[in-house]
Amino acid sequence: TDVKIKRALISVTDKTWVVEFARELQTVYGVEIISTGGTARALEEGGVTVIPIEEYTGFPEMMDGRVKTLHPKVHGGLLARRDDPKHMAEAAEHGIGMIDMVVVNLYEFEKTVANPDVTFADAIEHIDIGGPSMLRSAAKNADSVTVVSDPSDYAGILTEMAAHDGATTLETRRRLQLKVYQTTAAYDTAISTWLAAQASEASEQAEPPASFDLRLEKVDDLRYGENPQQTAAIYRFADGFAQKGSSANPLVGAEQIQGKPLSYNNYLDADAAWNLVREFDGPACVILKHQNPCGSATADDITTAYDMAFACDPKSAFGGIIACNREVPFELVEHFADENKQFVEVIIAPSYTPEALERMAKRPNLRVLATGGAAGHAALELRSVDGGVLVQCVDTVAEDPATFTCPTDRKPTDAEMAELMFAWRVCKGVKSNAILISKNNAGIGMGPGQPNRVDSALLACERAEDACERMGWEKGGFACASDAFFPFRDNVDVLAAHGVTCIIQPGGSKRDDESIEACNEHGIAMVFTGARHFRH
Ligand code: 93A
Repeated sequence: TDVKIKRALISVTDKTWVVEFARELQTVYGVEIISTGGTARALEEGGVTVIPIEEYTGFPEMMDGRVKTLHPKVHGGLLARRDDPKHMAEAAEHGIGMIDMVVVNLYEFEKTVANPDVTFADAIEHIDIGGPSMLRSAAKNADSVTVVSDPSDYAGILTEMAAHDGATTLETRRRLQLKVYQTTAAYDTAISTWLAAQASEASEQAEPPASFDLRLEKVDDLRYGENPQQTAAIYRFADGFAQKGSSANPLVGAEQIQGKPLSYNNYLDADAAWNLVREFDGPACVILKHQNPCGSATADDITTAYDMAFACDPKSAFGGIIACNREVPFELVEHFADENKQFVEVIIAPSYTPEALERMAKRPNLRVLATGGAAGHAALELRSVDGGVLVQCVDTVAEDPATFTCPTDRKPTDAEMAELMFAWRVCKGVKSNAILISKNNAGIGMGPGQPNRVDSALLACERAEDACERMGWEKGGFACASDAFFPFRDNVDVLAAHGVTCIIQPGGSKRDDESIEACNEHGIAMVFTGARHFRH
């Protein structure tokens, strides 16, 4: 099972020790060496005699080096079973000589994409095709071929060849075989990870054009508008330019599985609910009424998230819209589909189990929307003013908690920070002035749309205390999010009086000092995010 090395193909990007290795193969063991462009030059400069790959294959390196070793004379010479007469006859017929050793390491893809200024085209050009192909061919045939993918193996192989009359052992070749598939697997993972990151970045950052070219296509007439006396219709952006991701349809192209046609208000509310719930990574449920999330929660499973969202404010949930970011199971439907318990206008979720759909079919008026895998997101939003429209980019600023600051004496604990992040996300979906109070990852107190922030805070506190009573939770220990800064310390004083112990808000008021002082007096930990999220 020892195999002598007579011919080696060497093609390496990392040229460490390759000249020394090749020189010893050639001078001590008389190995014939075939090599590619840059490697051949380096070897020749080091005094090694090489056969250039183009001479060996009879084909030039072409297409900027994309095709240099991808040739039957290479792969036949690596893959042929030496003990199979048919293989050897076919090789002889086509003038294919055996290659006993491959020395290859790959284009440095990871190093290339580690450069933050790398272009997409440059990264793609650094995906090695010929190298992994040779490694995989040689490793498949490790019974006969020695495959060297790591310069740190050169020395050991030479030592073994010295002890085995210029041959390698099967044991060594098996070890090298395994290493190859580990190497190429890691290489492909690096490529796919990078490509996936590019795809998600592209959908996050696709900026709308500097000047808007609004062309709209009518999708449908609606039965009526906000009120029955208003005629209404729904349009979509004509060429999809104002959409992120794949969907060119309103409401991310959600499919309506059953129920009456969506009304004007249904569209508005389903859209707001979905855009809020999709922001969460873990199972999350939002119940939305008149553009505001009256219930919201994350939990280990989607049914619990729904139950908690409903418990936040059952009264307001009546006639609401349910949005879930996970497949909806039968149990969840059981919890709302009983007409005597709750009236639901619309449910929107990625998908539903067959049992859930069957159960909802018994309530044919319920509108059921499935978003599927849609990751699409509108890049622009329109509001109308008398005689015209206002256009703006949607508020999808990517927020990195690492950039948040904490100006108060007390810093939030990890648990408080997690609760604050929950409150902050929900708060973005509440109409301004928005205050959101949460506990146990449930949005139990909401103060939406008041013309002064203190009234929003008071409302939110009252709702939160009501919810605690209903749920049997201890009052206090609340987290609070505010969509814009506190202009005065009065907000903090109100929140503290109702048991808020940590706050998240943009900061940036000229009286921030007063709010910070108030927090310090009350022992509150406050976090500044730096970006506000008005939603009028
Ligand atoms: O562009 S490739 O994917 N096409 C090929 O046919 C090919 N053959 C070898 N890259 C190819 N290689 C790679 O070139 C090797 O894996 C090695 O990393 C590199 C060595 O090129 P040079 O000898 O010109 O420095």
